[in-house]
Amino acid sequence: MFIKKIASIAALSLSAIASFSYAESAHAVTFKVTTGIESIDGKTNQGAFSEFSKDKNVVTVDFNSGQAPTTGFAKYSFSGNNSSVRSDMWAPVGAKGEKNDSNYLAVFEGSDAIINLEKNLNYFGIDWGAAHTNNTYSFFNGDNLVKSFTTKDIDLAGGFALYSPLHPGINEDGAKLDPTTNQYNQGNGYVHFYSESSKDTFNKIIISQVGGGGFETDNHSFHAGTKGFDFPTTSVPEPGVALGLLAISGVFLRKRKNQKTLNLG
Ligand SMILES: [Ca+2]
Ligand SMILES: [Ca+2]
Repeated sequence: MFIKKIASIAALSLSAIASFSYAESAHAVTFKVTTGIESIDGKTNQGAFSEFSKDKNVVTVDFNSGQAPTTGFAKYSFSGNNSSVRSDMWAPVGAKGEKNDSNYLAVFEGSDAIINLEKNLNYFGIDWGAAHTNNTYSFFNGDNLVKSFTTKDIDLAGGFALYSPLHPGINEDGAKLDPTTNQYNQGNGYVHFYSESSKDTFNKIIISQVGGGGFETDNHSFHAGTKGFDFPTTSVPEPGVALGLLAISGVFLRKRKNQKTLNLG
């Protein structure tokens, strides 16, 4: 009986370690997945936005001008010619799974998107859509890699906020079988990466894809900071808990009235 109890405690601890391994690592850039919220002006066909996008200190890039910014707070460049800002059916979907008709950033193998930041950041959020195996984010401070994440990390931490029938796929990382249609749907959600301490801030992000399929993202949100990002962990719900999200977006709406959106149009 005693051994049985120890074993179950050990199993519990292991799952706890799996859930919080990022938080406990030496370099703690960690992440949370939510559905995100609709745009500040209430549009639901622009993909999901960060719950923090209403904070006046948060800068959001929506790509709706058809270009990625090359000057200012966040400078985007590409290492090859395949990746671009575009509009098509693979755009990351909205907070409730709505189709996104706007321009977004698509990255393909061999053509990384590189974001050089004017300041050190402690938060970077993205509407991550139509997930494929080995969609990869790498966070750097200067030339030093702080932390890198792939689609599998999202799966291991509990998965995406939703799996969209608008993005049919195959059985791979970031996809889930819909038993009613017998179709694999690709993961979508708003993923918030943030630093837990001053040691883990970053000033360069590389978005890359290793292998087939594209890496589709929209509505990048940035927050500068030299300390850990104060993520309201108690009020941010697990993926897919709609009531909790309504509550949190309500809080942000009340507290924060301004949203800075970089629109190059
Ligand atoms: Ca967009
Ligand atoms: Ca994809």
